[in-house]
Amino acid sequence: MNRFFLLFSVILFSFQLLVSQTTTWTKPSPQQLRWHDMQYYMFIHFGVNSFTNLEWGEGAENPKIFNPKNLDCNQWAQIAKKAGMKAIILTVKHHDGFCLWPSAYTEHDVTNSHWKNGQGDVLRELSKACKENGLKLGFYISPWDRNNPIYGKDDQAYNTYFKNQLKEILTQYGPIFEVWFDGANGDRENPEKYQVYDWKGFGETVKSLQPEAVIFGAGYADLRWVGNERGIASETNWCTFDSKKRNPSEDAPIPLLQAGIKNGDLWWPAETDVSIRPGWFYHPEEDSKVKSIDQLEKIYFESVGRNTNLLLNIPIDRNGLVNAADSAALMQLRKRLDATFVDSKIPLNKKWKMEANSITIELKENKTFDVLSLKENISQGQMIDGWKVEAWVNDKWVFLGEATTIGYQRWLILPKTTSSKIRIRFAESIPTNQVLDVNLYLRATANPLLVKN
Ligand code: FUL
Repeated sequence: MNRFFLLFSVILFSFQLLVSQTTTWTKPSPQQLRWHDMQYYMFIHFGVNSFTNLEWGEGAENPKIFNPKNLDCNQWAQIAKKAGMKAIILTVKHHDGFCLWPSAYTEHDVTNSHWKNGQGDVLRELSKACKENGLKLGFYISPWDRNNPIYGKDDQAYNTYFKNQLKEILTQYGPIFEVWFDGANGDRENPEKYQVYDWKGFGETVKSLQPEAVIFGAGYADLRWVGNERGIASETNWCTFDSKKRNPSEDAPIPLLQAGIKNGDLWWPAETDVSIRPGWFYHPEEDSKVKSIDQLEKIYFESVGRNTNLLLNIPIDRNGLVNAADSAALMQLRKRLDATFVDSKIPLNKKWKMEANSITIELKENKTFDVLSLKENISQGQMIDGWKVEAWVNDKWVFLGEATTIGYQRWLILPKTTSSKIRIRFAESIPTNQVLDVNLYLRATANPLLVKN
């Protein structure tokens, strides 16, 4: 290397180090940091649509049709628990306006159903079951309400009605970990029915009554939509965003939602939502269309393994239960994941050598692996935007794969390799404590849908 080049490299390197050390990195709130640890939880779509076979109810449904004779929230919670999920988020009110809890502000709720002669409260039963099974509780609520006659006619009165309903569910059912605001404003084209939502007021209602909760949604929210309902997060996925590009009344452009914005001024991480079936609500004809184990594993890898949490929807059937087909699929997925992600299978016993722009890890002995897992210390911000992994094979470094962001967690599928030394090289220098964890795993089953990325 000539002297000029050496000098130039040293200057460039020092400059990079200076940049990474002097940059102010946007950081998550304590609530968001706790949310990142949730990783995998159940979405439940249930309501009058479960009885009418619709996905979007009209709002004119007779509440009497809601009659899940064998409803058992304990069954839901036990299945979620066995599946390795950490919480359940229930649709307490979908676009049809029917409420799964007795609301003092409407007649369109469980009190006027045949279920338990109008004495039941699904949210109460679920809150109890979650508590008993050590799960957290959240709710989905749609501001679009096709039942309420003032919706879109008197914006202020409807917003007050909606905030009153929020107050009911935020004060009577114990701690809520997440409030999932659907942004739907379904009759947008029809000015008579267009409602201007008070997103700020909705957000403030949540934060004042449940300060530990995180809000999912478009405006004043802590979490963003991943940009599709297929269960796939973007390979480049920043937890940060530009606050000016977050518009409370409509979704940000899809490519931005998918990728996020490097060190934007707002910590706004993505959550992946997808249904285990084609529809969100239960339809008997979809019993045979539950996603396969290979599809579910792909979704898991491409959401939890790409810096998002996975909110997997399991519709409740007309009896008020998780259907056997969905439960079987969830257990198969758990079994497959457990067979791969067993730390003791590959005891790394590793020696780390962390430098500003690379990590070398020496294992105690040769290991065979095909998945690399990296975790970044996001409590200090998300910094890493490019890296390559190599293994020491036959006395030389062999390139195995590369990726862009890491964030809370990133899994990379690698060619099956046997080695006792790996090296990760970063595109830019990073603080030496920015990588929290490196792990190698060997997948127990070859899934044709999971390809090297
Ligand atoms: C969408 C709704 O329109 C769907 O019915 C479903 O609830 C999904 C999770 O959100 O906006």
